[in-house]
Amino acid sequence: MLNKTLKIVSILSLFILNKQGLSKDKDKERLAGKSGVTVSLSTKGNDIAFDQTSIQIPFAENITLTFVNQALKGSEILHNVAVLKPGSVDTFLKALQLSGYDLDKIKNDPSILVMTEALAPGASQSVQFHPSEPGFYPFVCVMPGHADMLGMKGTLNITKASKK
Ligand SMILES: [Cu+2]
Repeated sequence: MLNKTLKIVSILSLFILNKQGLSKDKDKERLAGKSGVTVSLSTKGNDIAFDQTSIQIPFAENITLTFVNQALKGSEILHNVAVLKPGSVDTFLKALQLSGYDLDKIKNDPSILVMTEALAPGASQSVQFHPSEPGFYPFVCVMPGHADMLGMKGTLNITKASKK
C-alpha cells in the first residue's frame, strides 16, 4: 500500500517535473498567486548531485518543494534535501559533520527551514516552507559527504514577485 502510494507520488512528481521544465516566466508568475509557488528538484541518476544547482522562483509565502530521488532502484543511494536560511550553509555543514550526519540530531538545527526524510531510490516527498523575504536560500543533501565533500548543494534564488 505504501509502495503503491509512493509510486503514484513519484509518477505525479515526474509529471510536475516535466511541466516545470517547460514552463516559462509567465507560468512562474501565474504560480506566484495565493496558491503559492511550486519547485521540483531531483537527483541525476546515480550521481551524487542534484539535477539543478541554481533555481530561480518568485517570492511567495508558501513554497512547495517536491524532491525525487532518481537513483536507480538497485543502487541503494539515499538522498534528501534541506533548505537553509540565507548565508547559513557553512555553519550548517560544520554542524552536520559534528552531528556525525545524524538526521535526528540535525533536524532541529536553527539553519533549517525545511527538510525531507532520507529517501530511497524512486521515492519522493513534497514539503512546504515559508520564506520571510526574497533572497538566496541554500539547499543541501545531508547524507554523509554528499554536500560537504561531493558538492551536492545548490541555491534557490527567491526573487521579488512580479507586480504584473
Ligand atoms: Cu545525497
